Amino acid sequence: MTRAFVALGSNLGDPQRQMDDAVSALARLPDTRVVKRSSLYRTQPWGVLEQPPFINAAVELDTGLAPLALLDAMLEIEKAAGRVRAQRNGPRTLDLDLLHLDGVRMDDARLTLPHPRMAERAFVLLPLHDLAPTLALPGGTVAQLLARLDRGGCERLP
Ligand code: PH2
Ligand code: MG
Ligand code: MG
Repeated sequence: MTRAFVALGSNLGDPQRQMDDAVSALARLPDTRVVKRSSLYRTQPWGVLEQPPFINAAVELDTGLAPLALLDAMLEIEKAAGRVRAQRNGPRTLDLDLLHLDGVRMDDARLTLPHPRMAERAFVLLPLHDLAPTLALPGGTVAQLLARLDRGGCERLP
């Protein structure tokens, strides 16, 4: 089994429900269990500013799935949530991003691990910090990388 971290985001429809459903769907994948999920955060949109605020979270999994098999399963879960790929960085019912798999580095046309842009994004590192503050990523631990970012616009939900 390999430990994996997945980022969740949503800003269309019923984000909290879609994220709950996504965590349940991840837990039903073959050879996979959900170890822990983060708090939910309301975050201001990054990239495309004219869109509703996002709800972001992260989950820790133990999985026997290979990286691309896990990615395919995540894309199916996005589809089931009604995901339409209309605009880069634009609004979405559900986004699942594979952030890190223990011991895996890859640079495939479909998947780069660790996720190359997560260190720049408080909406990714803040939930990940709930799960794994000491996880080593390129450039430092999650806690060290998060300390360099502006967390303004990110609010933990009760
Ligand atoms: N995802 C994006 C683009 N912008 N902004 C926030 N706050 N949260 C996201 O998850 C997000 C975003 C593309 O995946
Ligand atoms: Mg994303
Ligand atoms: Mg994505």
